[in-house]
Amino acid sequence: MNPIAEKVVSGDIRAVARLIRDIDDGMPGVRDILKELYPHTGKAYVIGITGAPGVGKSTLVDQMLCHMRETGHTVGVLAVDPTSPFSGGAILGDRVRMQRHSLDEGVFIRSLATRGHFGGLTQSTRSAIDVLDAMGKDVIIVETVGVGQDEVDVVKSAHSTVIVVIPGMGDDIQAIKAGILEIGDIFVINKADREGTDKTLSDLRLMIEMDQKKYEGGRWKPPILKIQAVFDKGVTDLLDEIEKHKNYLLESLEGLQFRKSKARVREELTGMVKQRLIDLALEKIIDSGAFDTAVDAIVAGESDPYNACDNLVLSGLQIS
Ligand SMILES: Nc1nc2c(ncn2[C@@H]2O[C@H](COP(=O)(O)OP(=O)(O)OP(=O)(O)O)[C@@H](O)[C@H]2O)c(=O)[nH]1
Ligand SMILES: [Mg+2]
Repeated sequence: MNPIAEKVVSGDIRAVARLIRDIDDGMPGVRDILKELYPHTGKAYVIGITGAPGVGKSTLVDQMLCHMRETGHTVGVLAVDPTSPFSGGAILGDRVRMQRHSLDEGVFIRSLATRGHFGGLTQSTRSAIDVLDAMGKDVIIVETVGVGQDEVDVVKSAHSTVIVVIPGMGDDIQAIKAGILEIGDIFVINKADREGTDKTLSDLRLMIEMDQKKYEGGRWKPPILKIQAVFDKGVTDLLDEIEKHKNYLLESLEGLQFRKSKARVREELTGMVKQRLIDLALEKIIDSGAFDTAVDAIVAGESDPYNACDNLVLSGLQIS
């Protein structure tokens, strides 16, 4: 076995940290290590926590960590933030908010900020989940800022997805409807100490109830919880609901293996093939002398990017 993979499986924190950083940086060597880790994955329970910036996701995760540690679960946390310009900003805030767990060996917190890797965020998050899974964490929590398709794709890797909103989001709730409602297994109204909580609750309930057909035949209907994360109110209710959802998944057809269901594997494999094709093709085309020649020709006014692109791609991939 590859020595790094061996260290990861034995739970070596430094090896895991380094590997996740290499995944985030898109280092080519990680693929071989991930290959060896794959047989050691599939045991962890993955929870996605998503919501707009500042709704209290990290505060909530921090409290969840406390309760999960009390019950003896080991937990890995991935804070995914594609929006911050460097891996400072919000992510630093996330780490600070969960800092009290930094000396606890049963907790491992890392951030991912993959930028500039085309289509890479979902893939690198999946890979990082696999790493934490292979290192033996019982539960993996993925915190993402729920704004775009990327984040929706990221939480698709979770068994249970928790959508966090705050009172008075009004129009934002409509925005949730557009994409995020479908992926929410549990809804949390955080900052329920604030005004407007009940209005938000009834708005959300209305939206969920609208689609009654979806819940026929005993299918999971997302509960809505009022929580005050900062005061640790309602957090254990959330853990109870996650447990219920887990049991539901276990009993329902797909079971917990649904991370490895045909549809997921297909989606995952499509993503990987795409990424690999792009990497290989870019390497081949951009590193070729023909690319530099084309750049010079465009600058000199002897060619244009449209023709140059056609020529480079077709000849680079040997398609005629
Ligand atoms: N009033 C109130 N404030 C809260 C509650 N929970 C969290 N906050 C505050 O909300 C602010 C943002 O909390 P975070 O946990 O950083 O929010 P986040 O969603 O992780 O933010 P990003 O990672 O930047 O998207 C902090 O100042 C928290 O103290 C709550 O229940 N009530
Ligand atoms: Mg946060």
